[in-house]
Amino acid sequence: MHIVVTGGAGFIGANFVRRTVDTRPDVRVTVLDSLTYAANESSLDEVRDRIDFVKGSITDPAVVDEVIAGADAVVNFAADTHNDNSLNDPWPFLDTNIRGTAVLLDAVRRHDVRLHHISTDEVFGDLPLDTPERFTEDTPYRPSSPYSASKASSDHLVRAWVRSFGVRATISNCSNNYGPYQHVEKFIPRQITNVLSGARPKLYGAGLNVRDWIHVDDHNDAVWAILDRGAIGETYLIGADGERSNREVLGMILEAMGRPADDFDAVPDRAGHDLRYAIDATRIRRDLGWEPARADFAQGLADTVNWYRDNPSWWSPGKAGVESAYARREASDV
Ligand code: NAD
Ligand code: TDX
Repeated sequence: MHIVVTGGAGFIGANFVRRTVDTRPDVRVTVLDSLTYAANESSLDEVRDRIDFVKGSITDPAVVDEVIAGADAVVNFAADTHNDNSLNDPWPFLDTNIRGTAVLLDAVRRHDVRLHHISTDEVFGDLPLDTPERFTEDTPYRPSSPYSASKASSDHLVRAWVRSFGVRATISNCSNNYGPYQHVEKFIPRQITNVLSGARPKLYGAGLNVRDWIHVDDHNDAVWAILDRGAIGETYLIGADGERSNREVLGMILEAMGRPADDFDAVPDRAGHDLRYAIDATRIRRDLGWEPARADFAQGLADTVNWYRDNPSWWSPGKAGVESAYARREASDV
């Protein structure tokens, strides 16, 4: 089997590529990644001699055409992914997430290649705090940010190409991932690397917003379950019952790192900040037999803290730039 992994130098994509190379020697992997600020080529160092790597954009029809010709499947992780950045400048999000997905769809249609499109639970908007309600495959789309609206648009395009042109595609919408190789702009790595570099963690608002955390390896195992056994045209929600408030997660990070519980700064809230996400993953568990293997969040978080502690050369080059961009945004908010 030959798969093309777009966005394979980013957080989830690189973990997917590493895991695939380690566990599926029969699969040939080609990574297509334009190497934006969010990519880190060194995430692929250990597997680099066992994959093909192409630097190029999913918005470039010629490159996409060449890379996917003859492949069995494309797994599309490539996206602009940070909500805060999408509030600052939405345009790259519209280009990569919407137009890039359309370019991929056009190419997989012409070459008759299977597509698995990686999406997010944020397409459903948010849920109230303190209700048992969770997102299912039937929840209406109600995205809040330019990022989530662009991901929602990409999902609609995939469904339109399935229905109108018979493209063989599947979609998954996953909850918040954590684990190694995640960019330091995101919540968990930002707080861990702040502590490691002697700065205080930064909590938006009162920290009551809830995210449904899943270990990146569990997400990627679910993606393989869909590639192996998923029904064409189907959507699967992926989540591991990991709901926690940001305040609680930060408290666990501080505890794991031996810091006092109040050793953080409350900073201005994100505009339009979604309150709560929660996934009902009944369909993928029941139909595909997938189960999260790393559902112990405290253990996964401790492993993640250790990974950032052990790998400063991976994250430190970009850290100061990310923090000064955040500081500029905070100052302009006041
Ligand atoms: P990331 O920002 O860490 O990585 C994105 C990768 O895509 C980078 O390597 C980047 O260079 C590449 N890329 C960006 N634009 C590209 C383009 N035009 N052409 C080719 N490559 C391009 O993102 P991530 O957190 O690994 O997310 C991967 C996917 O999973 C995204 O589609 C995201 O929407 C989805 N997702 C993420 C989460 C999460 O918690 N991180 C949760 C659910 C879904
Ligand atoms: O410094 C911070 N302080 C803080 O309180 C940052 C960076 C974030 N937060 C809050 C905002 C969110 O409630 O933490 C929560 C998580 O924030 P992010 O890591 O930015 O993730 P989120 O906005 O929830 O989106 C993530 O999950 C869904 C990914 O970035 C998306 O790509 C994915 O689709």
